[in-house]
Amino acid sequence: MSHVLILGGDGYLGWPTAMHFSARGYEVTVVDNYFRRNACTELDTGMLYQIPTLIERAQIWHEKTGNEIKVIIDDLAQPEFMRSLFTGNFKYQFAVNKKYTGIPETVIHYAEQPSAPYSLYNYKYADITLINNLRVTNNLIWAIRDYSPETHIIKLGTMGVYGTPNIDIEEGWLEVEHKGRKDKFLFPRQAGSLYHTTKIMDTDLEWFAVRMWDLKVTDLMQGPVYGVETDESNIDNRLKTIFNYDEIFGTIVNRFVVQSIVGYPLTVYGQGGQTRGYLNIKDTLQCIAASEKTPADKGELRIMNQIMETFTANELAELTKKVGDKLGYEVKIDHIENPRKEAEEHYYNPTYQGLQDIGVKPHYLTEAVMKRMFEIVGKYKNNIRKDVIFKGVKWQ
Ligand code: USQ
Repeated sequence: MSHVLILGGDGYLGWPTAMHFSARGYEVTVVDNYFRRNACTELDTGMLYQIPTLIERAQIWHEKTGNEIKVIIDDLAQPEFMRSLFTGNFKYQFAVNKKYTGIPETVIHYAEQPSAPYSLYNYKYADITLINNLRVTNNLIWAIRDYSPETHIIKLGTMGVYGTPNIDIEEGWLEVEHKGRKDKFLFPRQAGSLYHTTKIMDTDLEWFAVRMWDLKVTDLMQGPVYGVETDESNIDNRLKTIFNYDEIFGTIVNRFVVQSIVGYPLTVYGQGGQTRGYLNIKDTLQCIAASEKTPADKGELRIMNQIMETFTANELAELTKKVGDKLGYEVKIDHIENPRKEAEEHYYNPTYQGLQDIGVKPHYLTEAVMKRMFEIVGKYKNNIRKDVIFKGVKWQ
C-alpha cells in the first residue's frame, strides 16, 4: 500500500483529504499542530459546529470504517521534527499499529497559515504567517533531499499568487521572447496579501529544490474553496470538516450561505467585480488524488491551476440570493467598503485545463449544490454568531 503523509491534516482540506486516501486503501499519516483551531480560539471566530480533536476523529474513522489514519501532533516548523517523519524517530498520538509506516511515497503539504486577512491583521500574525509558511516548506524540501528524494511533494498553492494581471494567466509558466531569444519562466507573480506572498516564496523554494536536487514537485494553484460535505464525512456527522464563516478564516461562498441563513445582508466588498476561480471541496480531493496518481517527474516542478469556474463577488451574491430566496430566507445584498486593497473591476482569464487533462471531473456551483449547502448549514443556525461575520480588518 502506498503511504501518503499529510502535513496540516487537521484543516479544512487536510482532514477530508486524509479520509479520502484512507478510504481508498492508502496508508495515511496526518500531522498537525492545531494552529488553525488555536488561532480561531484566540481570535474568537466562532464555529458552525464543534469538531472532535484530530485524535478523536481518527478514532471515530477507525471505528466506523476499520481503516487507520495515524496521527502525530507536533510543529513542522521545527526542523528536527520534520526530519523525524522520515526516520521514524517520533511518537504517534494515535495509531492502531504503532510500527513506523516508513518513508512516504507522497507528501501532501497543507501545513500553512491559509488566511489572507489573518496575515494582515497585525505584525504578530504577519510574522507567524511568514515564518511558519516558509520554514515548513524549507524544512520539507531539506528533509526530502536528505532522506527521501524519490518522494513526490504535492503542495497546495494559490491562484492569488498571480494577482489580477491584464493578460491571460497560464498554468504556472510563461514563455517569454526577448530581443529575439526565448525562454520559459514562472508566470509573473504579484500577490495581493502577505499570505499570498508567502505562497510565491514557497514556490520559489520548491523551484530551487527541483533545479538543485531533482526533486519531484506538484504545486496546485487553488482558488477559494466552498462546501461542507465530502463522501467520507457523510459516514458520520463527527467526521465533518472545520467550517468557518467569520471574516478571517471563512471564504466567500461559505460566508454568504451562513449570512443568508441568519438574515445578515451579504457582505460584497466594494463594487463586487472581483473575479476569482472557485471550486467545490470535493474537487480539491479529486485534484489531489489525480496528482498523486500521476506524479511529477524527477527534476520537474509541475504547476496546475486548481479552479473549476470563475465568478465575480456580485455573481456569487446573486446566486446565493436566488437560492436563499427560493428557500424563504429573503436575502439582502449589501456593498460595504472594501477592507482589502484589490482591484474591484479587472480582466481575469486564467487557464485551468491541466487537472481536467489528468482526469478531474468538475462539480459546478449550481443552484442545487448551493441549496444542499443551505440545508446543511441551516441545521446549525442556532450556533451562528452574527458578531464575528464582519469586523472590518483593514489591509492598509
Ligand atoms: N469577498 C467579498 N465579501 C466577503 C468575503 C470575500 O466580497 O465577505 C471577496 C474578496 O474581496 C475577494 C474574494 O471575495 O475578492 C475572495 O475572498 P475569500 O475571502 O473567499 O478568499 P481569499 O481571501 O482570496 O482566500 C481564500 C483562501 C486562501 C486561498 C485563496 C485562493 O482563504 O487560502 O489561497 O482563497 S485565491 O483567492 O485564488 O487566492
